[in-house]
Amino acid sequence: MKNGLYLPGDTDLYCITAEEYSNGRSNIEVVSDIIESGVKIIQYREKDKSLREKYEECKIIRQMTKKAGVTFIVNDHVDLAMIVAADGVHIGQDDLPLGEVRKLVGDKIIGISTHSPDQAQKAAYDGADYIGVGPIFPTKTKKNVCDAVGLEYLDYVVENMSIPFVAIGGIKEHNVEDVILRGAGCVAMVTEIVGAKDIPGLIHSIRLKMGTAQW
Ligand code: TZP
Ligand code: MG
Repeated sequence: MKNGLYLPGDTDLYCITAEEYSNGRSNIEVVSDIIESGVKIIQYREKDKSLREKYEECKIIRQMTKKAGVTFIVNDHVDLAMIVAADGVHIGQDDLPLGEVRKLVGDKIIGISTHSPDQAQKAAYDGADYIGVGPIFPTKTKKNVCDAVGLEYLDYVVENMSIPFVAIGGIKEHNVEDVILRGAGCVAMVTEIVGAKDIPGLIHSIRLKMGTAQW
């Protein structure tokens, strides 16, 4: 936890929005289902909307997550995260350096995507609150994503890193056990969850597979 907020490592599922894969539902509707299912970390990630639209959605999601005690992370946009009083921001390797982002966000949560042991070590050294580890499996959800790093990089993180981490990329109900068995306690899913017909039902069956259904 950080400042009373859930981090990966404190919880099992990290859900990420993507309206284009949400079966005609809005991000708000999807987030509402995810919160009702008891998920404790939600990231707003939206690539094809104007910044103004993202702002309007994040304001609403901030209210929803606050009320439910859910950690709210904004992808990419440090300014947006600050303006809507999100709990944190998630950045990538090509974004502004973590140390500079830290100067802006103070003690908000900073997560950073990593794809190799070197990047993981650097993220920890630079003061990341958690790292994304992936893509574990091939995925088409993220444009310009690097090749899948496979389970070996996850093994490295499990054995060598002490900061919280979340496994990501191509993780679905059918392969989540493989990731859990390798030592990941927290998994991020985009399309599997937002695209599900019955989001609460799918989350429940994923949790049965993860052994966290009682959460
Ligand atoms: N970062 C690494 S892979 C990925 C992101 C945002 C996309 C994962 O999407 P999905 O649909 O869960 O494979
Ligand atoms: Mg990014």
